[in-house]
Amino acid sequence: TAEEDRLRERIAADLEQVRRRSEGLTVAALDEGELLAQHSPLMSPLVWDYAHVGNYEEQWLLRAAAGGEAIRPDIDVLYDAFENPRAGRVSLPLLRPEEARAYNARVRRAVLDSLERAPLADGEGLSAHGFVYNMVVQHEHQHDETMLATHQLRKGAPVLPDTGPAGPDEVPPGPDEVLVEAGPFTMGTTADPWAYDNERPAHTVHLPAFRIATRPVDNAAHAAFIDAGGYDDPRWWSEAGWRWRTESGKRAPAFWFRDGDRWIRRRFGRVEPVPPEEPVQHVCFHEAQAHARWAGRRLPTEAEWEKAARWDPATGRSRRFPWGDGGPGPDHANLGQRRLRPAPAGAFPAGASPLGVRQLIGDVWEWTSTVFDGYPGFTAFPYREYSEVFFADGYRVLRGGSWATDPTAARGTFRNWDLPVRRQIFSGFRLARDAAPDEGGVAP
Ligand code: AVJ
Ligand code: FE
Repeated sequence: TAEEDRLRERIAADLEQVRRRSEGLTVAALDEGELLAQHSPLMSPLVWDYAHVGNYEEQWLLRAAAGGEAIRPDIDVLYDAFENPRAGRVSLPLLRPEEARAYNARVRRAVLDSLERAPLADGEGLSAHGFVYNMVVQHEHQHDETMLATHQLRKGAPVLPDTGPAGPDEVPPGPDEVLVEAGPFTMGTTADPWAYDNERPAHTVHLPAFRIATRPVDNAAHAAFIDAGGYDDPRWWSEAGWRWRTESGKRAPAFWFRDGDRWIRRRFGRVEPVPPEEPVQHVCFHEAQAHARWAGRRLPTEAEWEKAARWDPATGRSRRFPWGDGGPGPDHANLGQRRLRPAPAGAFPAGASPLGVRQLIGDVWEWTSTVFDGYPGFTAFPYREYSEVFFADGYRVLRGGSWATDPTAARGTFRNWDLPVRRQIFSGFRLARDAAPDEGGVAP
């Protein structure tokens, strides 16, 4: 059908684009030794991520969806994230970079071949088969973001080009926070053709009124928390947070260093002053929570974040993005590794939600106070290990995507999660608080 031809073209272009991105983060950037090395026990060797996306594509597209013949079933176990925790991947008999490149190319040729015959659409739009293509595209982009975190941890001379501005960097004035009135909204999605199982199904959530900041917390505010002794005052920290603080000895975000009376940071092999106006990055959940308590605020819950991002008070509908249902343009959000950093906090007024909340999408992942779990009616698809095995296990939800997130993996419903001690990811936060009892009540 014409619909399927259109989908085929779009999918082929997405596959091509993400592979170019992956090559730019691996074979094009580093020599064999650096690709096979472990730059941090928290991360995989880059060539593991690279071959893992090829193997995932073989398993889920070629074998499971298209019913094709296996290419390298013998390496499945090497690239199984559950069989092999990150710290041990360096000692596996991994494909060498050249072998991995040839393997990924071979899988891709078979996938493009299967795409010609794939039943991409059903009566309602993208078929379950078609979804697997979207899933594979997103999965590779997610690993590209993970590879960027590895690049950030890597020591040595810079290898990634730091390109131009992400978009409009002006920060037009506006209120610091907005009131979101009490009442129901639709959380999650049933119909979005890109949504992972954990974003489904759409369901109604009733929330009390709350206030939420219109921008993420910036480096200047976090430096003020440090200067106020925030890292040394147990009042602001949860019990688990204080344990992390004392055991880790950390007193500043990852990659920050003191230089006389100012903060400098390492960014992809270059050193620069910490830009005060940039959203703070590389803080863990515990640091975000402590900063919020010190500021007399709290982190938003995941539902509050999503209501602030998607709910349109004029229609009562939930949008796909804060600015509407259409995909992100360069003026809406800083996504897709356009440059290696966030835009200033408060930028992108064109990307604001109906209530005027900015930068919910892109720039930095935002910690929420919610423990990752399934929505009511959750069904694992296509496999339990994407989401379900992480439920109710202390992983905290992060929302919105970072500057490193591709637009195919950023939307108002997208859910990320990590352990509360992790900060190698591009993570920041925004502040929220309860509304006063006499404000933001819902009309009867
Ligand atoms: C959603 C980022 C937590 O990296 O563990 C990649 C994404 N899942 N391959 C992860 C994922 C399978 C996942 N996160
Ligand atoms: Fe993966």
